Amino acid sequence: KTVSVVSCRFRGGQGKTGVEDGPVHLLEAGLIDQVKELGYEVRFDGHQEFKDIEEDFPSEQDPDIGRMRRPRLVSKVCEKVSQVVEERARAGEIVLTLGGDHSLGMATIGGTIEAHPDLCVLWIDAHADINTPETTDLGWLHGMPVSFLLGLSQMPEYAWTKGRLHPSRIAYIGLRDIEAGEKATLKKHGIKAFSMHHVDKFGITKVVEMALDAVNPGRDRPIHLSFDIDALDPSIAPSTGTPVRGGLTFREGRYICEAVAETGRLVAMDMVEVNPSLTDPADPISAQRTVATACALIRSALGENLL
Ligand code: DIR
Ligand code: MN
Ligand code: MN
Ligand code: MN
Repeated sequence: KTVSVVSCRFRGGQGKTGVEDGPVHLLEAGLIDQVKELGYEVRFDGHQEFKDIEEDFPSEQDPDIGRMRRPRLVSKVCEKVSQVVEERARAGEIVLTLGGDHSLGMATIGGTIEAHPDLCVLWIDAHADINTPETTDLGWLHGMPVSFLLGLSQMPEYAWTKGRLHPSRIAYIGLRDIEAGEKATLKKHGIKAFSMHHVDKFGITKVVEMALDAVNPGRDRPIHLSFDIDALDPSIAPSTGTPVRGGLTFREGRYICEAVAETGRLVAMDMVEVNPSLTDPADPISAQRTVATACALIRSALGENLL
C-alpha cells in the first residue's frame, strides 16, 4: 500500500506567518521514514508549488469579497490541491496532506470524495470551521472549509467546489470554540458534533464509536480523517495559530487515529495548522513537541500500535 504525501506550504487561509513551514518540520522530523517503517511505500515528489498563484494574486490583486480575506488566492490554491488529491486517491493511494492551514480541507476532502463518492469524514478540531462568507467574523478561510464542502457557501470565485459532502457524512470531535452562527448551522443540518464536554462525559472510546456509528455505521465507507493539531490541548501541541485550552490529551488524540486505523478504511488524512514559529519563549521545545505529536498521530492513523 502506498501513502502519498502532499505537502502544502500554504498560509493564505489565516493570518499568521509560519504555518507554511509545518510540512518542512514534519518531514525533517523523519515522517517519511516513520511511515516506511510501518510497511508502506511512500510517494513524495516535493512540496506542492503555489508560486504562480501567489504571484498572480498578491494582496493588492486579491481584495476582500464581503468579509472574506484572500478569497482568490485560497480558491486557486485549493483548486490545485484538490486535483492532486483526487488523482492520487483515484490511484488507490492513501493521501496524506500536510498543511498549511485548514482552508486546505476544502481541497483535500473535495478531491478525495471524487475518488470515493461514499466517503465519510471525521473532522478533529477545537473549531467547527463551518462559517460561511456571511457568518464569518474574522474573514479567514480556515474557518470556512466545511461550508464549501457541504455546498452551503457558493460564489463565482469558488465555482470549482462541488459541495458533494452530505451533512450526515461528517462528524466532529474535540470542539470547544464554536461561534453562534456555526452552532446554528450545525443544528440546522443535524451534523454530529462531539465537543470536549462529550469527551469528558462519555470518554473518548464511546465518542469515537458514536461518531463512526453516525457517519459510517457499517464501517464499510472510506474514511477521510482531517486533523487540526489545535484539537489537542496546548500543553502537548502549543505551536498552532489558534490554541484553545481544555483540549484532547495525547492519548485521546492517538486513540481517535488508532480507532480509524482499526476500521481498515482510512483513505486520506490531513495534518494541518502546525506552526513551528509560534513558540513560547519559556518553553523552547514547544515546536518540537508539537511536531512530534503530529507525527505520532499520523503513525497511529496508519496502524502503529495495532497488534
Ligand atoms: C474562527 C476560528 N471560528 C474563524 N477558527 C479557527 O475564524 O472562523 N479554525 N481557528 O481553525
Ligand atoms: Mn481547523
Ligand atoms: Mn482549529
Ligand atoms: Mn484553523
